[in-house]
Amino acid sequence: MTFVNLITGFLGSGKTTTLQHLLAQKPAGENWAILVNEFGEVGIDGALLANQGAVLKEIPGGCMCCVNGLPMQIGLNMLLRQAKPDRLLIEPTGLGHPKQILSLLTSETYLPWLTLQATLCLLDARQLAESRYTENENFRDQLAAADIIVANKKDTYSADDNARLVKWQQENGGQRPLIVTQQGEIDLSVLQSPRLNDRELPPGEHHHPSKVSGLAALKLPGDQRWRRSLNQGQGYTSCGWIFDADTIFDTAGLLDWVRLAPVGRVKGVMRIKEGSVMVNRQGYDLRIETQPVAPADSRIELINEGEAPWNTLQTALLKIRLS
Ligand SMILES: Nc1nc2c(ncn2[C@@H]2O[C@H](COP(=O)(O)OP(=O)(O)OP(=O)(O)O)[C@@H](O)[C@H]2O)c(=O)[nH]1
Ligand SMILES: [Mg+2]
Repeated sequence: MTFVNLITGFLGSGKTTTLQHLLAQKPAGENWAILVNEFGEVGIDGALLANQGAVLKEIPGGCMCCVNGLPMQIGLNMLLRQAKPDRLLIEPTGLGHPKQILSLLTSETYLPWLTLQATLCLLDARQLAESRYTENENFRDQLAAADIIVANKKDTYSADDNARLVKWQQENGGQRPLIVTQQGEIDLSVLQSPRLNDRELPPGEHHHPSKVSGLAALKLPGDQRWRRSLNQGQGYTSCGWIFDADTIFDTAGLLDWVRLAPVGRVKGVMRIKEGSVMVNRQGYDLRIETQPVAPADSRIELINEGEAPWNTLQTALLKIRLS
């Protein structure tokens, strides 16, 4: 039997950070697997979660509740068969709706194999002040479907944010626990909380006008030096680029590009002269980490509410290559 937790939360709320923190607490004797689905086709979270002691499966390109959940089912079946995990943690895209995933996981097919435990929803309480979040169907329904609310990034909250969080909890929290934390620091025991919330959720109708090209987008074919990949849906667009292992970026130029790109979200793991740099920007919050070990390729993804000047950004990105 595999115990499963969904780690939901809107774009950039701290899901991957929380997974990293949980992975660091994994008991030595346990076998864990992670299934991660990203809105963008390039897939960055896999690189951030790789080599941390769990078997990893990525489903890039959109929302796993769409395309009849088929990529999700294939990924899930593969993980269960190959890894036979004691625990499976699932990070759906921040722009996804939880309803279909929850019904898949609780469907009869998986009943003999999976026990769904608490669904955690990450919340950046600063976003409670903005109607473009609070009126977003996915934002609302992710919170509604959760068993435990994790208000993350508490280091960034103002007194007003804290007051709004308390009010939100009074009005929407019900009996559900609220954990207020930062850097996704939650205790492992939280995962063992039972699934309580079986409220009926709205179906979460949304549309993907783009094709979902699936796993093929992850690799760079043949001797191609780079490629890009676009995705759109639910009012958001994304553009990601993959570069081969011989492409090295100018560190200062790259960081400027990341900082100044007129988009809401930037994530990437890129090869630089010194090794590699991981960039993770949500709004104006930018986190940069360097590592002496270079990744197998460079990949970076931008997500924006509405369109963004992808071609101009691409021209600038190509210019800061050193090789
Ligand atoms: N200030 C602050 N930043 C945080 C905290 N937790 C996470 N972050 C930053 O928030 C950004 C997004 O974190 P992720 O963990 O990648 O968020 P996510 O929910 O997985 O994002 P998507 O998968 O793109 O939806 C990163 O730059 C993190 O470093 C926190 O407690 N405080
Ligand atoms: Mg993530």
